[in-house]
Amino acid sequence: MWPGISLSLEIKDVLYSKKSKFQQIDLFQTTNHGKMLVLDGIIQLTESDEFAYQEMLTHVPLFAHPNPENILVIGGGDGGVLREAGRHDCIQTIDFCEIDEEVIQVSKQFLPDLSCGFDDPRVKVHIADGNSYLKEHKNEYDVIIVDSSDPIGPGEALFERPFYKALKAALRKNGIIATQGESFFLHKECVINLVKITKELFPVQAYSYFLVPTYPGGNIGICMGSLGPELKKPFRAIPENIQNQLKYYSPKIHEASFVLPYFAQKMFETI
Ligand code: SPD
Repeated sequence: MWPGISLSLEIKDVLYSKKSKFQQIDLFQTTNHGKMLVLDGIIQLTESDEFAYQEMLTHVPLFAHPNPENILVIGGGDGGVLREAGRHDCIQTIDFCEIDEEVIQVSKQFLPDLSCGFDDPRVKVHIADGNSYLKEHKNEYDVIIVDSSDPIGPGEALFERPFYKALKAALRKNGIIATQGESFFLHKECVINLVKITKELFPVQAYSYFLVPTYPGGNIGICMGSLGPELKKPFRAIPENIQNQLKYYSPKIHEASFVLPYFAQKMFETI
């Protein structure tokens, strides 16, 4: 995924290492960044900076929506996105679709600060692949968040047009999707492809990016599509009790995350 670049974190202990039906799952104790979840050799999160990723992927689409009641989260078996979504009182149901049950189990065993997301009674877990799940769910969700791994292995199909068409079909009026959008520094082709697909399918499209120091390149993006609401500004004010629990997301960073470096802005304008 990253020709010519590698990222090293110092490991103190291997806490778990096993191949599931879908992928190699490793859980390490690092020396300086807390525990780290790695799937097929790719860092999914470290305890030191996971908040940046989970908060932005969750709160940017949720605060852009006027009243998210039914939401779907695809991927992210660690539970971090569920933890963040659970902060929104307006949400009534949170369907959660994950292909690999073993990632959920490992997270429940080793990552309690993330897997606490599963304790929310609004969360209903479905063990299935995203595409098959969406075939059975049309016109149901206000917001869909896709916390995928990278476009190799089980995550590959989640970066393709048929999946985005299915996401759109699963949305209700004014629905919003937000998908893990890789990095425009390191995965130009992949990002261009995602932006192209979402621009073609959705009347409103935008790309947000932010910092996650332990992801390659130190940044990652969210590719978003909306059937109505503007994405670049929060529609709803953030309640003080939620803001006080967060470390990265704020209304200002919501807006700022859509201001792209000039090369990326130009790259997207020509798509
Ligand atoms: N390149 C790594 C992208 C990882 C995205 N998923 C992380 C899961 C955290 N909930």
